[in-house]
Amino acid sequence: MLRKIDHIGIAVHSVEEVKSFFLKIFDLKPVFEESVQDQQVKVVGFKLGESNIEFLEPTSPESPVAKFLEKRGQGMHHLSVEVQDIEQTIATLKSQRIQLIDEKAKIGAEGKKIAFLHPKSTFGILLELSQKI
Ligand code: CMX
Repeated sequence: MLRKIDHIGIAVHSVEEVKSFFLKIFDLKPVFEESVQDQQVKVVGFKLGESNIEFLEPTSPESPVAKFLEKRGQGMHHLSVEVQDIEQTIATLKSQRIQLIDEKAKIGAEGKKIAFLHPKSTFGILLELSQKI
């Protein structure tokens, strides 16, 4: 069901600062940069081997990332795992009574299908399912 780590999401105040840091220190440029309206975030992604590291800056005070920054400050926000069939995975989790945040997949960065599980049911980690389309 789980294929690999798709990305690690990190909440930050400024993705521009992150871009400057990665370029200066690691000579690394982002592989994508976009705004995800639905999630109210600006995302900058760097490729590290088979997985990405994504930095998330809130674009609205209502963004879940804005709330996270306010409560916890900058840091690891979520772990994203790639699945082959997100609808099937959601159905399996539902049947096991795992607490889901999204019962239907949404469209996230890079046009991938995504759905979140609640950290209360996943050992305190916000887990994201992700499927390439
Ligand atoms: N990781 C781990 N735990 C988290 C968390 C996170 N990122 N965000 C919140 N929590 C914990 C809180 O600490 C809290 O725990 P306690 O009750 O022990 O204090 C609990 O979850 C509930 O938190 P809350 O503050 O009452 O709830 P919020 O209103 O902050 O909502 C959450 C939390 C996870 C339901 C919400 O952030 C959400 O729906 N997230 C999914 C969408 C998302 O994060 N989108 C941004 C990224 C999009 C992208 O990658 O494109």
